Amino acid sequence: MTRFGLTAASIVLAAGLATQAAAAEKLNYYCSAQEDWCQLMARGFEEATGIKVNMTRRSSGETFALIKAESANPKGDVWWGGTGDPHLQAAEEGLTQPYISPMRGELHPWALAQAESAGDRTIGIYSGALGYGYNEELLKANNLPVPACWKDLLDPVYKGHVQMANPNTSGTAYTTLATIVQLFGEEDGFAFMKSLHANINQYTKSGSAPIKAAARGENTIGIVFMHDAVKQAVSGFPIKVVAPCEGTGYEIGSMSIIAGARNLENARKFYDWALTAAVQSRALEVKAYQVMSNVAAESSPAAPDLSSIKLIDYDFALYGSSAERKRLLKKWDDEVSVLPQ
Ligand code: S7P
Repeated sequence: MTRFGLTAASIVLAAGLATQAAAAEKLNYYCSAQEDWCQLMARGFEEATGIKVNMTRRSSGETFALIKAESANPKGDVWWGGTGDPHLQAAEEGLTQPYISPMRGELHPWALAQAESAGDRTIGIYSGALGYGYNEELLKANNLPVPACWKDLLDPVYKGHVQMANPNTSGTAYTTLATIVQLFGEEDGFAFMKSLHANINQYTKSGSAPIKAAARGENTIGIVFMHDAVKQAVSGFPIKVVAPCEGTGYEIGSMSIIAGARNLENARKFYDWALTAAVQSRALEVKAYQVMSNVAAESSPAAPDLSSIKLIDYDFALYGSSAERKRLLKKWDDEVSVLPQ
C-alpha cells in the first residue's frame, strides 16, 4: 500500500486504463487521395470526434506495399482513397478486414459491388474516369497537333512531351496500364505501352504529378484521371481535358480497414463518417471532382460527366486480383520500363 492508499496492482490497472483511453482517442490514417483532400478529411474527423488523427499520405501502390510490409505488426488503422485495384489486392491477401457499415443503404450500387467482390473488406468511396490533359499554351508554342485519342499520343511529334506515373507506385498509372490492355488486348496493349514509352519524358511517383507539371508549364501532356486535370483547369491553368476517343477505363476509389488495426473502433467511426453525404460533399472544397459514392453527396457542374464518356467495362475482379496485378507490373517492368528512350 502506498501513502496515497494505492496498491501496486491498482497503479498498474490505472496505467493500463489510461493507455487504453489514449489508444481509443487516436486513429492512424493512411490516405492515397490528393494531399489537400487527405488533410481535409483528417482535420474534419478530428473536429467531428475529438479523435487525434495521424496521417500518412502515399500513392495507392505505395500504400499497398506499406501495409503489406507492416502486416506482421500493423501500424495503420484505415486506408482511405486511392484506386480500387490495390484495395482489392489487399483484400485478397488478407491485409484488410471485413466491415459492414450502417451507411451502406445510402451508397450507389457500384460502391457496394466493390465491397461484394472483396468479401466486404473494401468499399467504393468515389469514381472517376481516366484520360489526359494538356497545356494548350505549350502545345501551341511547340506547334503540336491537338490530341483526342489514346493512339494520338504515340505520334513521334510528342516525343518528350508526355508524362505519366510509374504503375508500381501509382494507382492512376496502373489503371492506365490495365485500361490499355483491356482496350487493345494484351499484345497490342503492350506494343502501345512500348511505343508510348518513347514519348515519355518522366515516370513520376504520384499519379497526379504529370498534370500538375503541365499546369506549371513544365510538361505538355499528362496521363491522369480526368478529374485531376479538371482541378488544374478550374484553378486557372491553361489545361484542356481529353476523354480519349477509343473509350477509357475508370476507377472506383476505395476505403478499407487494415487487418489488425489497433484502433478498430475509431477506424469504424471514420469509415461510417467518411461515407456520409455531408463529408463526401466537402470534396468540392478542395476541387476533388470525382463522383461520390453517397447518392446524396453534392456534385459540381465542373466535374467530368461520366455518362457522356465512353467507358469500358473495366474488369475490377481480374485487374484487382493479386496475380494479375503482379503479372502486369512485372511485365511492364521487364518489357517496357527497360527500353531506351
Ligand atoms: O484524389 C485524386 C486521385 O487521382 O488520386 C488517387 C490516386 O490513386 C492517388 O494517386 P496515385 O495515382 O499516385 O496512386 C485517385 O484514386 C484519385 O482519384
